[in-house]
Amino acid sequence: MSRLPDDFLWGGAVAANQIEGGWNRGGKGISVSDVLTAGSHGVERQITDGIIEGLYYPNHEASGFHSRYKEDIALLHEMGFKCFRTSIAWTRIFPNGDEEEPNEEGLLFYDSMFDTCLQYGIQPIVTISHFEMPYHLVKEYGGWRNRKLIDFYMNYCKTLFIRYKDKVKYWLTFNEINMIIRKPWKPGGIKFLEGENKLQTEYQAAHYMLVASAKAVKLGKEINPDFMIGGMFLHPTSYAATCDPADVMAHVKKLQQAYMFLDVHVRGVYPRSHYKFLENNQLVIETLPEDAVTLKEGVVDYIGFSYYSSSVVMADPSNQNKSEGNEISGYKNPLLKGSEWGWQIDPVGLRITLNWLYDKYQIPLFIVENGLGAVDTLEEDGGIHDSYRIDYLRRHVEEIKKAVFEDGVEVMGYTPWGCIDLISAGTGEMKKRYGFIYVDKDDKGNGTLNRYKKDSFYWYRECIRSNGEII
Ligand code: BGP
Repeated sequence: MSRLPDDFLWGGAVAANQIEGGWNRGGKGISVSDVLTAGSHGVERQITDGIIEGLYYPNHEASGFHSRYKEDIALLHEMGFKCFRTSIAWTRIFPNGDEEEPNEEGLLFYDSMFDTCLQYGIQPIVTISHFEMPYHLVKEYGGWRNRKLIDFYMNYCKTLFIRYKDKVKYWLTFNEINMIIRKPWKPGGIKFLEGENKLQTEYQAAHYMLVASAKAVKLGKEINPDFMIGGMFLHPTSYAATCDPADVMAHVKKLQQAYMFLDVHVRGVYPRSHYKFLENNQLVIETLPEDAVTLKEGVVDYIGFSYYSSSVVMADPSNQNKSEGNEISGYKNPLLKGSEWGWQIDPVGLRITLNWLYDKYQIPLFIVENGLGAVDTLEEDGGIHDSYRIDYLRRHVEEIKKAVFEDGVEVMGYTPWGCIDLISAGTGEMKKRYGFIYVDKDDKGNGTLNRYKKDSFYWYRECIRSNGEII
């Protein structure tokens, strides 16, 4: 099969809080990600009550990108990257989040980082908020459960849009916005209070974030009409466990509820099924009359989404065979194999996802995360032989090509996750690696932080060079 279009955006993705480190450098404030416990496989991370002496915070140093970004971006260029997806640490720009004036030193850091990318012809793809916000906003305002966050977020967006309007064209408003349901500590900085109605809080926060996202799109376009601003959605690809209509209905309901986020992002309105869902669960969401107009005015240019694995849905929840796949977990698919972390590997699921999304929304799609978290071994000779990762990526690229060439789906680009090894968002581990570039650091923070090229580095370089022809 032939080459993908010349303007296909090949690259990779990271997030500030998982890669930068330098947590208290350059006037940076404390981020919610700076006070998360380290976690481990199977143990959920927690938002603590501020920095606790002696507790290990892997985000504090992370992969040291804050000081090594020039070396790192040169390596990305060596692979032929056309784009690099990263996020901005809100706390480098507004240390507490509720100040009026930004921190110049933080802005300068991203000026330099984006300039480095642009010198190499690499387009920055910027996630405005990727699983972090000033801890002050969590402590004083309760994170995204509070409507005031919209104003703070808008002040932050305005600062970024004005400052980087000639350097950044592609933006994403929130990373995996739908994670606010079920994992609200990640995108929403939400720590539940005793006796709180969790579902109520989650859907309220979702509304505020969707309004904020729409306002950001509108403002961004006013500042630079050439901006391409997208939403970013964790696609919970899943199948009905059997052809029992009850399982199929359960699956329909699951997707419907998740797609609510994209319906708002793309069409600017909540679907009717969402109002029924709220009613059935006795949830009452606080909204302002102008919110409906705001949502309509701020529809996205493209859908960014993450895809790692798939799961199955069944009507009878008593089945214990739970899969950890996809963060928004479902049940294990007996036909698929899992990664070392139990995420079920399903390349065809990516083609299915691309088809579903494109059929439903008809706007360009951008696969902004995909990849295999695995334990890698640095060999004596400095090599890392990650044939398992190459296999995973190759099979997914094959399916992207089928979606483009056989199904006619409009795909803007592909940025595999964690192109440089970084801290796992879910588990806080370093050993769950995704990168083409190995970072010498272990789960306790030991290591030189030196970089090594994995076998997948050379594979991806060839893939990009041939526009996906040689994989
Ligand atoms: C997504 C996040 C990323 C990333 C990735 C892998 O949910 O957007 O931040 O971390 O998943 O997950 P993990 O780090 O838990 O392996």
